[in-house]
Amino acid sequence: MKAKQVLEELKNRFPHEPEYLQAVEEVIGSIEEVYDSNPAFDRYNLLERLCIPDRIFAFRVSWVDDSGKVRNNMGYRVQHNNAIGPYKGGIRFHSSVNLSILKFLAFEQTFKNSLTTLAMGGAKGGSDFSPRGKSDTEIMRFCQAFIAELWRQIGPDTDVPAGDIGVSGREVGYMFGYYKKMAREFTGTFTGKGIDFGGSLIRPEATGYGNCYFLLNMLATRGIDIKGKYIAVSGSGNVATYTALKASALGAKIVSMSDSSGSLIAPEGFTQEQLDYIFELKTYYRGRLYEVLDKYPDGGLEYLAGERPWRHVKCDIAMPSATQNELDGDDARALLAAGCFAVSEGANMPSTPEAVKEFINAGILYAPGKAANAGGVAVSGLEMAQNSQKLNWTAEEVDNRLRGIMADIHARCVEYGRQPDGYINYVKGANIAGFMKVARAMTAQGVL
Ligand code: NDP
Ligand code: 2IT
Repeated sequence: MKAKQVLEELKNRFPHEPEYLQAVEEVIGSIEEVYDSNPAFDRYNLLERLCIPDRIFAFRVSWVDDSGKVRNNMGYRVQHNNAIGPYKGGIRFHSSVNLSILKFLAFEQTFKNSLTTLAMGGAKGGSDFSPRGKSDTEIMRFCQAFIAELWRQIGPDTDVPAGDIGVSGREVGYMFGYYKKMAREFTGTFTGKGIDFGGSLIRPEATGYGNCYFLLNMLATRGIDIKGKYIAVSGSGNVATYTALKASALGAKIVSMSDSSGSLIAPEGFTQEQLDYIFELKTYYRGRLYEVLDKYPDGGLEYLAGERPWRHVKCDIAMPSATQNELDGDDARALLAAGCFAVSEGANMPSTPEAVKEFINAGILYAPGKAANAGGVAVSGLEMAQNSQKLNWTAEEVDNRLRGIMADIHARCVEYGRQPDGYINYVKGANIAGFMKVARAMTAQGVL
């Protein structure tokens, strides 16, 4: 009852923020029952406070491009909730960035970070600056101008940014460097840093690896082996490439990758050499996926310009790892018709509400991003722990902890999401498990 009322009010107050309302609606739909049955929560109007960010910083970022022209972008940081730990979440540089998208991401991050069991609140930031086609010095100047505005609002126990779309180790390095200069301190204020200055081993791999570990846990509930399964992946950035490499190492066949220009399809699966080449091309040379065809003209590959993979592949499992709302109702129906029985989301909110409904109604294994992709921020949490201790853990130690955290997240989704008929609703499970910890902490801390 109360939940629907809160949603209606948010729709009236923020009518031009569709992604934010979409994320809120999904969570509210799942936690309504536990919220309504716990009067202590509503006494402090906790639900509305949990949906509205604590604060938002918005600023102009002016910088000079290589031709001497002055450019202006918008910069933002949404500090959503710090009930269980310092604000924590990535920074996105992409031309599409706006407040609706960052508010949805910061909201989701709050639940995701709670699920990791580590002490991290939720935040997200970014800019409508597009790194595509920019020189290295332009990227550096932009990052410095961005942090010149933001540095006072972040810190190791205040707010700890990291990467997201368009922000990799290179950008984190430039932002961390400028933060260090302005704040006159060397602390773990960013995660995803270079290994030589406080970064954690396995952080670059963590989101993709973590999604594969979550998938293994899901498959185990039905006694299914990943070996020999056909997996469709979208995207070809950080999350997608490490997902493909790990799933392939576990014995699966990767049948697609994509970028914003189109999809590369490998009906029989990419070879290891092809996957390694895609990783290098995208990670070190920032190339386009269609360039893979120049290298492998007879490699059994097909490139579909302007297309997403979902309607063009026969797969057992889908791992969308590019961006929000990249898999719609028709895509979901096409996947199901082709026999897909599991979807594990590397991206944040890649499936539209209609697609999610299709997956759950079909009774397939479906893991929402806030559970399946939590490995990235979990290893960020481990990077924060290492920085506080001024110690570096081995890759093996971090990877083992990551596996343990993903197994714990899975177990908590099962605990809160198992339906009377035995079906595990991972959406419900993740939302309730994530919500309960934050809600208890907010209740204990009073009205803030
Ligand atoms: P990258 O920038 O490394 O890669 C993004 C990939 O998605 C690229 O292939 C990009 O193609 C494609 N893409 C981006 N926007 C669009 C779009 N509008 N339409 C089609 N394709 C698009 O980002 P990440 O791999 O880090 O992030 C991917 C997803 O994973 C995001 O949803 C992010 O929020 C989420 N995520 C990331 C984590 C991390 O640790 N990095 C952790 C958890 C979730 P192109 O190059 O053509 O733009
Ligand atoms: O969406 C995400 O979880 C991230 N982009 C990673 C955030 C982080 O702080 O590591």
